[in-house]
Amino acid sequence: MRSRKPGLLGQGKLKEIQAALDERVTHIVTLQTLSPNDRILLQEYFPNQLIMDKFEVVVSIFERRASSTLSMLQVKLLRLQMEYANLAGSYESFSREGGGGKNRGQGEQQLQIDRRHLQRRMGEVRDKIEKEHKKNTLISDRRQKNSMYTVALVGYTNAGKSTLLNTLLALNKPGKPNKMVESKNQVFSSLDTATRRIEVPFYAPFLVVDTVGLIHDCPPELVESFKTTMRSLDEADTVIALIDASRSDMQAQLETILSYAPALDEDKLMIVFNKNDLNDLDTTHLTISAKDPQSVMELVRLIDKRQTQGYIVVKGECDEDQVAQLFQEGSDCVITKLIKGTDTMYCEAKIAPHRKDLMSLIITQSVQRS
Ligand SMILES: Nc1nc2c(ncn2[C@@H]2O[C@H](COP(=O)(O)OP(=O)(O)OP(=O)(O)O)[C@@H](O)[C@H]2O)c(=O)[nH]1
Ligand SMILES: [Mg+2]
Repeated sequence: MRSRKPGLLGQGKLKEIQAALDERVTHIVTLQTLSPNDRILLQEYFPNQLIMDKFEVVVSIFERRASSTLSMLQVKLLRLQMEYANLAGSYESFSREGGGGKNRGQGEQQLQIDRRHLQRRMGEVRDKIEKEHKKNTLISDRRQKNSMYTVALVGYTNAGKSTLLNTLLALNKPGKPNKMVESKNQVFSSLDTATRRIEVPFYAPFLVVDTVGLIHDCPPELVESFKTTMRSLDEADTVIALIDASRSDMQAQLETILSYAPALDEDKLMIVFNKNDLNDLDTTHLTISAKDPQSVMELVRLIDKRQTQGYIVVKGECDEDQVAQLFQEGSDCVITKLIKGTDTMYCEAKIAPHRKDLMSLIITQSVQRS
C-alpha cells in the first residue's frame, strides 16, 4: 500500500486492496504510520490479515535481533510507546461499540489508569536507558583519553558497513585481535555499535565504529534508538558515509545520513560508495567493494593520510632495539618502510609533531612534512 494520509483510505481504495488479496497474504503493511483508529478500521475491513505499519515492522525486526542491554531496553520502550498510542484507539472502538452512558465514564477512568501505568513504566525504562548510555559514555571517554584516531561507519541498513569492518580486521597485523562482527544480507543486521582496533602493517592504527543501519523516513521514536549511533559520529575523527551503489537511491541515502547528523562537521565527512562490483560509478569519491581487500586498502591509505597529516617524515638508519621502541608508540609513530641491512636497518617513519623526541631514535638522513 502506498503512503496515504490516515483516515483518507476511501471505499474505492479498500476494494482495490481487497481485490489484490488472496489466501497467501497474511500481513498488510502501510508505509505511513497508522493512527489507532485507522488501524482498527483497517483491521475490521481485513479480518484475515494482520495490519501493520512500517514502524511496527521495523520494531519487530529490532525485537528479534536485539541482544545488548541497551538495544533490548530500546525495544521495550518502543513497544510501550506503541501500546500507549493504541490505548486511545481501543477506547474509541469501545465507545463506538455502544460503551456509552455509565460505561462510558468507567471506560474513561480505565483509560486514565492505563495511561498513567504506561507512563510510569516508560519513565522507568527511560531511566535505565539513560544509565546504560552513561556507562557507554564512560567507556568512550576512556577511549578518548587513549586518543585513538576513530573512524565511524554510517549508512543505510545493508550498505555493507559490517562487511567493510570485517575486511579491515582481516588486514590486521598477524597476532592482533580480529573478532569479526555479524554481517548478513538482511536489514538491521547490526543493532548495536561495535568498536574494533585496526592495525594494518605500515599504516597508522585506528578504531572503527560500526553503527546501526539507518532507514529513510524514520519515525521519531526510532530516532531515539539511533542516539548511540549519532553519539559515535560526534566522537569520531572521520565519519565514513557508506553508500550502497547497487541501489538506485544513492542521493537519498546520503541525504538520509546527513538528516540524522545535521551538525556533522563537513571536514570529518568522507563519502565512500560501496559494492562497486555491482555498479561501475563515475565519481570523484572513493568507490570500493567491502568484500575486496585490495580496494579496502585504498580506504586505509585515505584514512592514514587524514590521520597523519602534519606528521614529520623521517628517513634514516636504526638498530633493532630502536625499531622495537618505535613500534611501541602506536599512532604517534608510523613505520612506513623497513629494510633489514647486515648490521643496521633502513627505516622510514611518520612521527607526530608533538613527539619530536622520537626522531632521535633514527640516525636521520632526511626530514620532511607529511
Ligand atoms: N556484491 C557485494 N555485496 C556486498 C558488498 N559489501 C557488502 N555486501 C553484502 O551486503 C549485505 C549486507 O552487508 P552488511 O555488511 O551486513 O551491511 P550493514 O551495512 O552492516 O547492514 P546493517 O547492519 O543492517 O546496517 C551482505 O550480504 C554483504 O555480503 C560488496 O562490496 N559487494
Ligand atoms: Mg551491520
